[in-house]
Amino acid sequence: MKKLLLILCVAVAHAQVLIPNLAIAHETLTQSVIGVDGMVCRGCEGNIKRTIGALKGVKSVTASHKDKKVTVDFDPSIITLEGIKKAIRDLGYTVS
Ligand SMILES: [Cu+2]
Repeated sequence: MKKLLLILCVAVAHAQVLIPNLAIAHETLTQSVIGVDGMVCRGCEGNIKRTIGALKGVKSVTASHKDKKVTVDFDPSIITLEGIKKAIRDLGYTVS
């Protein structure tokens, strides 16, 4: 029984070595609120959410045309805030 427990402990230790990025990726996530002009309806919100949400390194996006704000959770080691702003501009919206 002791031997089984030891094998289990070794297996868990190895799993942590193999997937260390899980914890690190979570810790480096950044949230930015971007002021965006030009959204006039829910279609605009969906447009931004779809396009920005598909960018590599972006974890989640919320958009509000009423508040003129886009909130993005992203990994800054994969994509920069400037890169996200540029993608919003490329869709035809104004980023403040
Ligand atoms: Cu619209």
